[in-house]
Order: sequence, then C-alpha cells, then structure tokens
Amino acid sequence: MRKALSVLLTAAMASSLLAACGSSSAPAAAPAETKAAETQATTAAATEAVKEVTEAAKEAEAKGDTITVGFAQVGHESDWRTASTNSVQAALSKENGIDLQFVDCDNDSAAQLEAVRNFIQQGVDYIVIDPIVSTGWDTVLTEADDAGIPVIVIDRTIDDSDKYVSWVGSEFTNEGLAAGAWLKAYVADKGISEVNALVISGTTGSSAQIGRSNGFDKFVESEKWNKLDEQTGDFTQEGGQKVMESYLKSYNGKFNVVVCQNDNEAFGAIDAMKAAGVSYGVDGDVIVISFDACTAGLQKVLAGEINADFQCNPLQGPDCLNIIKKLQAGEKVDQKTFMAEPWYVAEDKLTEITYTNNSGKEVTEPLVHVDQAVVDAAY
Ligand code: GZL
Repeated sequence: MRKALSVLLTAAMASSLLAACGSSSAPAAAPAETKAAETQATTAAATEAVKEVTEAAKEAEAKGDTITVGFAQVGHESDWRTASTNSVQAALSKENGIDLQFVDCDNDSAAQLEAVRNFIQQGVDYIVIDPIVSTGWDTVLTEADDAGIPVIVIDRTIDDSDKYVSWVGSEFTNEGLAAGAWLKAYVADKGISEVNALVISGTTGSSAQIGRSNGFDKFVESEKWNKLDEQTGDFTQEGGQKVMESYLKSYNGKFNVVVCQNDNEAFGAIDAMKAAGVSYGVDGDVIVISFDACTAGLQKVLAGEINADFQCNPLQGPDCLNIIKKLQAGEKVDQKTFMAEPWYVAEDKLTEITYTNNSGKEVTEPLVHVDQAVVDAAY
C-alpha cells in the first residue's frame, strides 16, 4: 500500500504547511492579498491531500493490512513453469494478506521489463521477478530502488545487477555437472567407450541454460566426449521436437546421447526419435538425459524412456512469502537461498555420483531410482 503511505506523507506535509501559515512564526508579512491567495491555495492542497489519505486509509482498512506484490513471471512454456506459477500464487494469496498482481511475460524480455516498470508506476509494495534472461536488468532495478520498492528474484538469476533484496533458486551449473557425472558413471558401467552427444538447450541467455551447458561441458572436456551440436529448444516441447527433427537429418546413426535441458524438450525429442524409428532410453540406442523432473518427466523415467532426470525445484512460493513477511517485520533476509534438488534415474544399478561441484567442493550425492511412489510424490 505504498500509495497510502505516500498520501499520508503528503497529508502530513500539507497539514504542517497549514499550521505554518497560521502560526506566529510565519515569515515577515507579504501584502495582505498575496498572503490570502497563498493561504487559500495551501489550504485547498492540504484539504485534497487529507481527503486522499482518508480514502486511501479507508481502502487500506477495507483491505486489512494487504500487501501488494507485482510478479513478473517468465511465461507458460513448460510444466515446470506451471508448477512455479501455482506455487507463487498459492503462497502470495489473499488469505496470506497479499494482493498479487500477476503478469505472464510470455518469454518476452521487453514485456517483462515493461511489467516491472508498470509495477513501479502502480506503487506496489514488493516486486517478484523470475528473469527470462540474466542481463539487461540494472536500469529497471535502479528505478525500483529509487522508488523504494524491494525486489525479490526467484528461480533464474540476474547477473548484471545486485539491486534486489533476495534470490531463491537453483544452482544450475551443479545440475549440469551432476548430469555429466552420472553419464560418466553410466557409460563406464555399460561399457560404452564413445559418447557422441547432442544437446537441446534451454532459452538462450537464461541462467538455467548457461549453468546446465557450462556444467555438462566440463565433462565433455574432461572425458573427451564428442558434442556434435547444441541448439536451443527454448524450453518448449515444440522446440525440442523441431531441433531433434533437424538433428535426425544431420546426425542420424551418429549420436548415442541426447541432453535436453528440460522435460518438455525431452518429450518433443522423444516424439521425433519415435517417428524416425530411432530407439532411445534404457533399452535403446540413444541415452536420454533431462532436467526439471516434473511429474510427466518422471513418468517417462519410470517407463524407461528417459534414463536420468535432474530435478530443478519450482516451488519457491513459500520462500517468497517468508521473505516478504520478514521484510515487513524489519528482519534481515538471506541474500541467496538454494533449493534442494534430487537426481532421478530409471535403473537402480548406480546409487550415487561423485563430482566436484560449482563451489569447488567434491560431493557425493544419491541417485533416486524412480518407482511409482516417486512419481506420485512429484511436483
Ligand atoms: C529453471 C527454469 C527453467 C526450467 C524450464 O529454473 O527457469 O525454465 O528448467 C523452464 O522448464 O521453462
């Protein structure tokens, strides 16, 4: 309710002006007619301001202590995104004292910047952003900062500005590293001596795409795998299918691994390989690696169509609410919060992976074998 606050401040200033005009400490008298005109103008302004604050106060009262939050969401491109939107909308709800202004930016960075500027104009209390891409943010975040509106970033990262109060999301490079570590262990266990990989990457310039590509590429280099190609499927099923159809024209019979940077791309790639008569998955010629581990993705792991699925946790709603409540109470909040994310596999032979994570620490992490109970518990 920034509007109420600004009107309250205006009213306070206006009433002090009124008092100054009538007080004995008024500046040396100007000609009577000027003084009267000045006083009349000030009184009118103050009356208007007080009227406004009464209306705003009535509005705020009617709304209880409603906190207005503007949320600029990436879009609606994937199952993961749907789960992310549902999580935020469920947490930032009227029942929790929040008036959520939601904008689906449809994967359009210009629209997302415009949505944030509109929130600033509206004078919301907080702004939540899931940034489509990780750069181009400092100007608009400076505008929000100048307007005194705290910004919370979820999921993907903003890499060219630090003008936000908190970020909650995933370590995307570790997701890519874990995928590489699993593939290294898997081909060793299966006696596969050569890796010829194709990558269907996510939205170019998104921190999810950058991290997953960088992490997996570390293993491409260290294991001397052949990465035949990497093209963006923009995190959509249609994109995954189109890229795989193109790959099948150029590399049919020459690849034995496909890395899809989210489940929806994997669904599209699988449809294309099925249509082309290429076998894939646990008993196939092509190993399928995916990210997100949404319910539909884990169903394909259970069916053996996806060999390994590296979860990216979309459920940042509760963290968002917690951060806002802490800020409202004047408490400090963590600058960064990383989501917990399991790694899922179709076969139970390998039970863990060991790799050096993005912080340079050697870690050993469990591999979760997917059964129906795991699918039933998915987000
Ligand atoms: C990653 C998230 C990505 C998901 C995709 O945190 O931003 O965007 O991996 C989604 O499914 O489209």
